[in-house]
Amino acid sequence: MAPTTSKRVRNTTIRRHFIIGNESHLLPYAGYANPAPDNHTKGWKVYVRPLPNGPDLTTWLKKVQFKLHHTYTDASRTIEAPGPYEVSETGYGEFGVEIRLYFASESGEKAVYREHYLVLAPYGSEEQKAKMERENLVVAERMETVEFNEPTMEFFKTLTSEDQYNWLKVKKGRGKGKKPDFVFEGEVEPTAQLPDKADAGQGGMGAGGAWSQVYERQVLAQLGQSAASLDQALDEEKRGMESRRKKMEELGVAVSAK
Ligand code: SLL
Repeated sequence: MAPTTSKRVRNTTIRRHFIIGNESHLLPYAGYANPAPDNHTKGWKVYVRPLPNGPDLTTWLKKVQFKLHHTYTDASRTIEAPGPYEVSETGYGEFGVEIRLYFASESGEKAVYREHYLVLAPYGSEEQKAKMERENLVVAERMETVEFNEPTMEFFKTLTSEDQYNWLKVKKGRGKGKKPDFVFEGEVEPTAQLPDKADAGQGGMGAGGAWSQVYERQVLAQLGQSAASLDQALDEEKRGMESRRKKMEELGVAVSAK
């Protein structure tokens, strides 16, 4: 008999949106080595995060491998569930971080590859740059989507389960009878900020021009899409959230903090 995992839910596609990005600060900065190693002027973090109000990533994303520039010792960093899926480092230069996403084993899906070009310097309009300098914070993020076509039965169950919203459920106030409330998690609102230019030439993308051109096309395509599709995805999450909230209110469920 075929194992259940090989059975697939026909004519069904489930999408998951998430954020890939980095933040960066001029050193010295709280949370980073002080004094920093020689020549290191920036402290940065590269990450894979859920959308605010989105389902928990760790239900489908079990492992993330970040491959840093070869100048780093142990350039390959692997973060297992439950994460957070992020790598924090100090350094001097920008480069493309190679990111491999590994899915839940019941999905039967192969790992997928993404790239994030680390942005360490303020970018955008003069006004935006000035703000980043003032706050000593550069954030470069984009929304990504993975599609699971005809997921296995088991994976389908995971992807449609209520549990993946538990991380959003926070009990407000104390005592019984309080209605559950939901809050935004995470410190950084998604901004879909993207570099003005792909800047592919300088960034350790390899010597070949082909690499750079491919990368540039990819970035340009994202520039056009990100803002609109992020809005749309946030809308979707908001609607889903409302209906979950209603359902829970109807049931009068008190949600325990997790
Ligand atoms: C550049 N192509 O020339 C880039 C290289 C190098 C990144 C960026 C420090 C590593 C370490 C670091 O920032 N490497 O010292 O461990 O700008």
